[in-house]
Amino acid sequence: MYILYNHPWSQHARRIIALMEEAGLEYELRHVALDKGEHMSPEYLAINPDHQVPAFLDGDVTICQSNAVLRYLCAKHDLEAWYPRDSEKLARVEQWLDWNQCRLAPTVADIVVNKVILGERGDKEALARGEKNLTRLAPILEAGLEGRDYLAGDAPTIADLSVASNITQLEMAEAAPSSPNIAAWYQRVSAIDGFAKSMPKVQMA
Ligand SMILES: N[C@@H](CCC(=O)N[C@@H](CS)C(=O)NCC(=O)O)C(=O)O
Repeated sequence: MYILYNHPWSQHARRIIALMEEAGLEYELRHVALDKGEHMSPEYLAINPDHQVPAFLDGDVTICQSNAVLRYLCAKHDLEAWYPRDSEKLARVEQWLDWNQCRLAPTVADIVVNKVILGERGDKEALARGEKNLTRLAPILEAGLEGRDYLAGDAPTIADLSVASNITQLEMAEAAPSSPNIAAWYQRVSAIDGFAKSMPKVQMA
């Protein structure tokens, strides 16, 4: 049984839930109360010294980066459809996984943290920076989806689960890009059973 330290609003945790659901893997969720600072407690820091959710436990193995967990599960359970071996498809998956972490994620954090989570207490400059960056990044995603149903081709991979989990955050902040390729792709990913099951049951503040 896998253990996932989780918060329902964490897009990073949800992408792992989506894959585990799709693969029929057994897991236990352990709630980390980020709003109460539980991620800074000595108990949690012993699990993830970098104080972030998610943390993933497989017996003695602990993994603390969400995309690394996705890759681990695919390798361990031979989920080739989700993490293709074909070098060209694999390169596309890796590119979007990294783009998501390096480019989209900081922008999403700027918007969601400062618009939704902190509300009036949010940093207006950081919010403006996020909104400006998103106008540059959204067309890159839009172009990447031109002529294909999913990021690596005609079937969903862990890249789609990862990137789409950030689009969910933007939806919650009423800031999701509305361009046609992104909108149609996001609908397709949302219809994946595991992705639907990973969605938060409670709305953000
Ligand atoms: N790159 C990390 C990002 C994880 C992350 O940003 N987690 C947020 C919640 S969604 C968090 O725990 N924030 C609290 C903190 O950074 O102290 C991953 O992919 O797992």
